Amino acid sequence: PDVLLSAGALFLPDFARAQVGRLHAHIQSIAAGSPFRHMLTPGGRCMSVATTSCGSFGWTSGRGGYRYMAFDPETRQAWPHMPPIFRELAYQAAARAGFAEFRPDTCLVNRYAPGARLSLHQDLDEGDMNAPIVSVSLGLPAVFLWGGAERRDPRRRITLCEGDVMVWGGDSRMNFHGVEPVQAAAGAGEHGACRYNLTFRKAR
Ligand code: MD5
Ligand code: FE
Repeated sequence: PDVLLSAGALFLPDFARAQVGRLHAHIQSIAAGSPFRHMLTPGGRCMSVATTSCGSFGWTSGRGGYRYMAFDPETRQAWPHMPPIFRELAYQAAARAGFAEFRPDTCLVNRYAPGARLSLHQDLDEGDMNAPIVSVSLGLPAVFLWGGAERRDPRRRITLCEGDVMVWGGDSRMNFHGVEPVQAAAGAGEHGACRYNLTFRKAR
């Protein structure tokens, strides 16, 4: 059952369940073209989350700040194409949350090994803030921290499991959020011992 967290924020537990095997296979293909890497924050710290991207643009971070680039600076090639099943999944999830015709131009792929975390932040690098962000969780579960418009606002803790989908749009699009350190799990699934998150965005 869908859970409306607030206007524009919809939690779709298990929405991608039937596709998880294919999604994992596509992540491996994407990583074969544009490998996962640990980016540096603008402050010069190495992120514990490893990232890559597919689509027309890819998210990058470094001393120069955060930006979306049309080429992977590591390979100096275009990012891998966005697989049609990625596009379709993002489109369907957004539509269910009331965002018609969502056409993401990038999918950021985050990989969380046990211990990796994402500190509280807002997503402000996208050119079209009217478009939602669709997030698909795969692999190990994680506790997602969902705050408000201000950093000091109280946070909800939401466990995200393989196949869960979130749509963030409208007033929720700019909320502070983060991911607690991912715990290693005994008997981690067939897809290895990491959490993956696909985040579909309209960068330009
Ligand atoms: C993750 N990634 O689980 C999350 C999923 C990132 C990031 O936060 O920046 O790569 S996206 C969660 C998100 C996006 C936009 C708004 C909100 C949450 N929110 O209002 O809470 O790897
Ligand atoms: Fe974020």
